[in-house]
Amino acid sequence: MSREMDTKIEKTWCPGCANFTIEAVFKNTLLELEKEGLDLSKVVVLSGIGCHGKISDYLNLSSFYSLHGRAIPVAEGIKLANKDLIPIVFVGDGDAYGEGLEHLIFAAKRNTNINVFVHNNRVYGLTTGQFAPTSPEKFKGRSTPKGSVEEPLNPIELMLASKASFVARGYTGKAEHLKDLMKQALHHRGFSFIDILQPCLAYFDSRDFYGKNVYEMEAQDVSNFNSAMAKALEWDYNNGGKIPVGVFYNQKKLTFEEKICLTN
Ligand SMILES: Cc1ncc(C[n+]2csc(CCOP(=O)(O)OP(=O)(O)O)c2C)c(N)n1
Ligand SMILES: [Mg+2]
Repeated sequence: MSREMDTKIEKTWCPGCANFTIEAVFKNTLLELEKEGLDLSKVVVLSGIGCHGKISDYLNLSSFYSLHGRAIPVAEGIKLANKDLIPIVFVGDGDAYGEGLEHLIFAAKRNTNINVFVHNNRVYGLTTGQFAPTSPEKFKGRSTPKGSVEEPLNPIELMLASKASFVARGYTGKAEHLKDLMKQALHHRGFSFIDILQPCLAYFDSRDFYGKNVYEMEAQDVSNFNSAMAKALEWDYNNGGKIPVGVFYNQKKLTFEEKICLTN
């Protein structure tokens, strides 16, 4: 029987925050997967520290609110300790691509069977607007009043280079599309990664830019690494230009847990 997905905790995200979209899309994804047989008691939500991290308080599911940048290794530990659980990790761009970057890379490299969904607003939201690893050059924020001088990381390129077996990009302005990506990620056996572009209305309002440039990729051969990498480089997180969303790469291979004989 379908469960109540909300807790009674008051939501303190800003009005109109795209985190509401990610939360709503995720709840719908789970309810639809439950109809296909997913046992929600097996789902474990993890989150890092940041505005995004509050999601674990708001969902009526087993959850673990981690330290900043440390949600991924906890998820890996949970999977190793109990192979029947389904860890789903919500992290921020600062959390995943800054403080916890090594954990992200090594979880991808190992192909641990966990899901990582990044709330990528390209800014440190909770701490009020410092530049983050995916902020574009010249980004003006609290810590870079004259503009950032660093080049941004491209998480899709990074995850492909790190051997992730499922790599996708979504956008909160395309909720149905994002739901489809989450479903595909949860069906994938192995490390699943979705970089979710989200505007931050308070510190990096990218709605117009995304509205003009985000487009859904045509169906393509997602098992071809070179074409996935070429597509990943189409938008470099810095310059303008069109931004493809969808699945870049999806490869079946043994998971870390299978390789060390924890699963059948
Ligand atoms: C080890 C550590 N360093 C720094 C902080 C302070 N801190 C809390 S949230 C945050 C930024 C969060 O940014 P992001 O992960 O992008 O999440 P968002 O708030 O944008 O959702 C920082 C630097 C912390 N809590 N722990
Ligand atoms: Mg952020």
